[in-house]
Amino acid sequence: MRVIVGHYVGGIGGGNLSDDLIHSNNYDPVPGAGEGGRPVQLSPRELITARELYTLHSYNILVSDRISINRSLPDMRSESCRNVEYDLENLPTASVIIVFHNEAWSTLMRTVMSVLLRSPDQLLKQIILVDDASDRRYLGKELDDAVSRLDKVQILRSSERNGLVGARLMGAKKATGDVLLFLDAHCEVTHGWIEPLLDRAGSDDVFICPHIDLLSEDTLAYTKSIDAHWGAFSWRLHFRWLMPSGEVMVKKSENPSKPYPTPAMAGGLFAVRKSLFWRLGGYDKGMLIWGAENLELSWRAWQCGARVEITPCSRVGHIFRRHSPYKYPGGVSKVLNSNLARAASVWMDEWADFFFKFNPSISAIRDQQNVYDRVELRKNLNCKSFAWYLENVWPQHFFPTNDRWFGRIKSEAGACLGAIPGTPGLGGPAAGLQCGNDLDLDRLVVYTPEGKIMADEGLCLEQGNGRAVWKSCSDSRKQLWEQKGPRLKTAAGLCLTLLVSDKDKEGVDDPLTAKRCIEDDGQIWHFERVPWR
Ligand code: UD2
Ligand code: MN
Repeated sequence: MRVIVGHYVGGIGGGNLSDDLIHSNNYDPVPGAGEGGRPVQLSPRELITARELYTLHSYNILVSDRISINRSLPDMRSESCRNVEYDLENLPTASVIIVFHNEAWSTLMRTVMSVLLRSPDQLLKQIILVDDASDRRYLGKELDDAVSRLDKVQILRSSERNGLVGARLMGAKKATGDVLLFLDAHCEVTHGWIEPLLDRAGSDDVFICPHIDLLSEDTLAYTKSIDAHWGAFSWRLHFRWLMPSGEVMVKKSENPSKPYPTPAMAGGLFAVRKSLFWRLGGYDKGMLIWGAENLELSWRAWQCGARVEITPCSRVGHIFRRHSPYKYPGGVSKVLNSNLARAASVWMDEWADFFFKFNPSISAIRDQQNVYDRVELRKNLNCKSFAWYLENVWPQHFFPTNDRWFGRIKSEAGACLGAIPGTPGLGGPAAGLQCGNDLDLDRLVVYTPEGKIMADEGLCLEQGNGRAVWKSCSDSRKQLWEQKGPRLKTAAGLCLTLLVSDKDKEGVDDPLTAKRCIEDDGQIWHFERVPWR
């Protein structure tokens, strides 16, 4: 599995759909549909309609409208999680905060109902819905009426579109529970979800996330996501799920019900003691609409003396979407880039210089950001450096550092090393690539003192079966390449070789492998250093 909560290509409008379709609530549950978290399949004809409606929410609304908002779900917890007993009397209480902008009725209500159905009464103080200036008619009075019939649920409305940060802050200010528990508006929580979160959030030094499972955007089937994941980010600051460190994996297997640390959170689903949330500065109000607040919060938490963790015992389904369905006032990239610029300038120190150097369009808007307050906050809280964060929280990171070489590795034949951009993190067979310029991140690599050749997205060059491949960086010895003069050698003494097929093509697109060392241009590598900041 590889879930990507990342950067969307862009928001798409409603197409040619009629006002009636856009603004009405077509929730009409079919008995049994989607029960037990099972998928709902449509007829070929219905699929056509579903496809037309896709742009509205970027998930299958026809299917969602067919599934009861009270549907049952499987218990996805491991045996060891089911055996944990919690002392409910002594757990803190939760204010669940759900922000939304133009969410579908059935999805939003299913989120709410799942919380009401599966949270012990004494633990759930309230559910606060925050409407971030939705303009869909069914989210107006019709929603007010529905909410007024539900115990513990209230709704706050923002007349202006603030984005999720503004909306969450609005909810947090009104919360009366001990713990703030944030959810996206297209989630479904499962049995036992809230106890582990509150148990850990009680300790006042942690932002604790549930294990996020998958609700299919097509069928709304509830499926498990891979056990071993944690959150981190790429050179371009895109959020990524990666394999946790070996150390964490060992601890996880020794104690499968224990929360484990994560360098970053996905952003939408987490619990934190209210006092800690405010003490650490809430959110950066300057972050608009969507994006980067999850990294900002994660860095702030770690650098300022708290932690970010995932508890495997709390399982919550979320619909991961490929596209963002709503509008970004000011344009998607402007919004995202501004948010990223803010987060990087405040928290990343030297690595902010790295980020800005290789993202000139984001660097160009850096000075438009007033982050004075956030920098002051960092000083007042006496927060640690980003170097500390990388070394201590994420030592397996693949960023350049002062003791790692950074630049282009170019074959005597002409082509360069580089992981082909495609599906992030998936890697694949390694080949010679056309060399880019000094700003072309896809042709730049980190070469570590121990001998790893790392590209963006945490990919390392590895000698595979007969061919070199780009693979997730690991402790494997097959990922070590020792520099011996102009050659790169494996532990077995073989030489990294570009199998040049046609001299005129300079080895571009030709495969790489490790071979016996001989006189061969394909085995001669030039290290062209590029300053990383
Ligand atoms: C992920 C997070 C999301 C947020 C985001 C980065 C998860 C599962 N999701 O993307 O919570 O941290 O990364 O910013 O970790 N919304 C508003 N106003 C807006 C835009 C969005 O209220 O202007 C709501 C939206 O209706 C939804 C929530 O904010 O309930 C998150 O938005 P999303 O679902 O589009 O984000 P997602 O899951 O792709
Ligand atoms: Mn979401």
